[in-house]
Amino acid sequence: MNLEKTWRWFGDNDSISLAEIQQIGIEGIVTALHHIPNGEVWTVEEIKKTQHKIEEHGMRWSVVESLPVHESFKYGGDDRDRLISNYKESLKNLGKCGIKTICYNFMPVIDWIRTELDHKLPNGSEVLYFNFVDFVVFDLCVLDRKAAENEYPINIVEKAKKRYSEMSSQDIANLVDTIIVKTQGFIDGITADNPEEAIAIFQELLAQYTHIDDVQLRDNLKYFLEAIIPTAEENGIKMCIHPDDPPMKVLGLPRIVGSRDDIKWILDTVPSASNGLTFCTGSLGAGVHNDLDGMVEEFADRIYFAHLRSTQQQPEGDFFEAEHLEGSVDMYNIIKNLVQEVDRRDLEISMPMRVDHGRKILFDSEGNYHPGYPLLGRMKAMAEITGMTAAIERSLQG
Ligand code: DNO
Repeated sequence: MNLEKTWRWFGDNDSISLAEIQQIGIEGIVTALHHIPNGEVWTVEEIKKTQHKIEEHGMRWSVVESLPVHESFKYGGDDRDRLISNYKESLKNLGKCGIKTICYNFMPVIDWIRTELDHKLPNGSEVLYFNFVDFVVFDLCVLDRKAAENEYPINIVEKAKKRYSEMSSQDIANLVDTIIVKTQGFIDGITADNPEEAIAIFQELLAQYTHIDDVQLRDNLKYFLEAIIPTAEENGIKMCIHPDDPPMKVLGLPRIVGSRDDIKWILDTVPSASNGLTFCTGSLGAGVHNDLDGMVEEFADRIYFAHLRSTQQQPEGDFFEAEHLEGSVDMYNIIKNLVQEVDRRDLEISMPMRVDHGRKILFDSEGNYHPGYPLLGRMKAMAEITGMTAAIERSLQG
């Protein structure tokens, strides 16, 4: 198929093994060297250890997600040149091992954001949920960020204050745990012994961005890309920036990968084929301002990796993760465009695609999975996406 079936695997402590993933019919693995601290070089030896394990199970290491971008790149720290040279070294080493698709993001402090990890739907399945009022509770009342009061609609601020006054300390601890520990922890995030400590660490991280606005963050992204893209080019590597999730301003932080104009700026500023995009339909689709059909056409030739999932918008800015073929994303049209794009390229090369997230269904609630990454829900989604892709490819052949 034009889209390579890939699966996110979190390494040896992922409770889903490579042997199990192989049985699902997966062709490629998406993973990272999670044990190497952010900023250190990934050596050929370490890369090969993981690559070898994957290949022993008849798959290939298709995509790195992520080669983590140190905070210092984003706020422009004094040590960024040293860190950039480590980053380039890692890229060279990945290139030597034949791993050429690299996903990364440029979201300051916090990667993706959800307020509930097990939101029960009427049919009994559980989904990831973003509740806007809860998020404002976290920002305005828990973090106590004064400026937040003027950054959100007044009716939401009022609801948030009321909700906060009704919350128990356990409710607050759960919210903190969800937003800044559980969803971030497995990526490169905060590990703390208690909510107070997590909040304190988080506030320190936020403080690094007090004087950084979107313009400055863009400058820092440009600096990073201008430094690393030549190395990517020399090694045949495609860098694929991941959109902001959700694609809106949060916590007073600058965010610059949330819209068509943002992406156009990034791709035009460093106009190299190695400077590309992870087309994450769930992240972009959570923004009502985004026209995904227009974006997939406009940016097709710079998309090298796809995250396929959909979201369902609710009143007042809430959203939850919809079934993969439902919700606000026209999955048929997105897949069709990606398949056609691959046809325009080299017939030998397919585009890695992974279903992003999945609902918890059936026995998933008994498993110990990273938030958003259960086995059965993702398997079901993968089967649906694979079926749709196969049908589209067949119909395009006439
Ligand atoms: C969450 C993921 C993100 C993504 C990074 C890429 O489930 O989509 O954590 O991996 O933003 O750098």
